[in-house]
Amino acid sequence: MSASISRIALLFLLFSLWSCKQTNPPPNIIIIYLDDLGYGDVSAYQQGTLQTPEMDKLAMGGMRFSNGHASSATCTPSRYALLTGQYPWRNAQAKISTGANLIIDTLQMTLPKMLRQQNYKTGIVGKWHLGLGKDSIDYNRRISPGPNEVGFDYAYIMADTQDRVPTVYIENGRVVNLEPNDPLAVNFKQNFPGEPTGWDNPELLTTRWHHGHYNSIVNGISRIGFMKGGKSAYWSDVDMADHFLEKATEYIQENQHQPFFLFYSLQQPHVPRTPHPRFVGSSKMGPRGDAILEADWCIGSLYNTLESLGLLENTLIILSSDNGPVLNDGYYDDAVEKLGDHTPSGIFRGGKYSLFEAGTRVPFIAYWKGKIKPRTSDKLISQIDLFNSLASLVDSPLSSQDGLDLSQLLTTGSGPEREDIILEASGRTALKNKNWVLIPPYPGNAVSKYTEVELGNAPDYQLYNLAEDPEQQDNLAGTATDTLEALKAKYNAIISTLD
Ligand code: NG6
Ligand code: CA
Repeated sequence: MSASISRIALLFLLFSLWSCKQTNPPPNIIIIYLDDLGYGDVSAYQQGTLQTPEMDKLAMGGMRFSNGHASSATCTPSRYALLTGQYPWRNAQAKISTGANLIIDTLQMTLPKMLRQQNYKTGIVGKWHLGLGKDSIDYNRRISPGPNEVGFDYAYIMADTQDRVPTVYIENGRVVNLEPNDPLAVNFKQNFPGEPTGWDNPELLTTRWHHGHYNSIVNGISRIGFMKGGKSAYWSDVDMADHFLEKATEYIQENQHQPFFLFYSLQQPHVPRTPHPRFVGSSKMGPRGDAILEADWCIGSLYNTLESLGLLENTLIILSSDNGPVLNDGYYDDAVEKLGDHTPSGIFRGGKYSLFEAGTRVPFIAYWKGKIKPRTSDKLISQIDLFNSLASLVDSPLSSQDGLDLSQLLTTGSGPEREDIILEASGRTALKNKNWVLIPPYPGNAVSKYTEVELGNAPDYQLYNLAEDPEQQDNLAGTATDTLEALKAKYNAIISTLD
């Protein structure tokens, strides 16, 4: 009798394990990564005046982190940290990248490599900005190493940024639509003789440059860097959002019957802001606001694709931004003039390039229909934690040097949490520890001359208590001296682990 009961119990257990495996295949993972989107640019964060209904749908239907950080206040280092789980200040190359040299070592473990080991298909569509090739790039041959060599099965990218040459798409290492009889040449040091530039030929511009961005002209916009030839491959700026969306949608359709990872890396609202004509005027804030609404629409369209394919219940979507917001980042585009009451940084101080909070505190959302309940969390979490957290979610034994496994926090809002993090902005670092922020002394302008962002530089230590002073107006370094000394020691201990 008891033997047959235990046999039944064992069968039941095996059946439960089996059915659990059947009903819980590993989720698809999509990281939607915006470029320079601020904390206050998403209306679910209840800070600005823009309305972003599609991002709100993810924020209100999932986990909305109010204390989520990019690793850095600029693009390349944040992307490096996201894909490797390593602090970018450990890698001297992880600075804003232009042109040649892939920053991620091809031997290094990466998020897509880890997921590939777990039988995921891996793809990136959109901005790359982690360097390509080695030393120099011949755009007329297959460009390698690049995203394919660090773990992506499929890559449809722009190399750096929309404001840099070459203004072409690259699919799995090959420039798309390039004609062999019109080779593409790129140079970041000097112009090709006779080619027009924004500096010499302002009459050819439809968008005027404000600072930098006065080299080669494409589609009436002058860029960073010089380019010659390859004309059949040039992208259309106003169609870029639709183009990347189409590629991302195709990737999902093609891979829907197996676990897939998609890094959907949008170009908006980075400069030059070139919303499609159907979005022009939609925000009443000029191109920056219009580009955000365009990105919002793209995200809604991607969501609809997942819904119509029946994938929503089995797809974890993470949405975030690579760094904080900036208004004037090099072109006259009315971002400052038409801002109105909108607050891209929310209540926080600084923005892109800044060690103050708004440099790296960004929208951070985890959405998984039916799995993650709608909630908010004020727990500290960084994009640097995504490697370990996602590894844990897909049962990979791998972990990165600097990340934490916050998978529980990501999906339930409780569990282990992060106490401190090093923030990085253009090579400078600061410590955030619980509610405190310690910014060491740095030379240089307090306010960036052109972007007018407060950078966080000061001749002495700065210490802020975010619990009482989230706007970072009250420097307590002179009064909270015990805390100052304790945090200096913590900061030095972490920074001294630099390899
Ligand atoms: C800066 C550019 C800025 C932007 C940034 C990269 C100038 C004066 N400024 O050097 O416009 O392209 O690099 O932005 O050239 S990021 O979001 O990709 O890090
Ligand atoms: Ca950026």
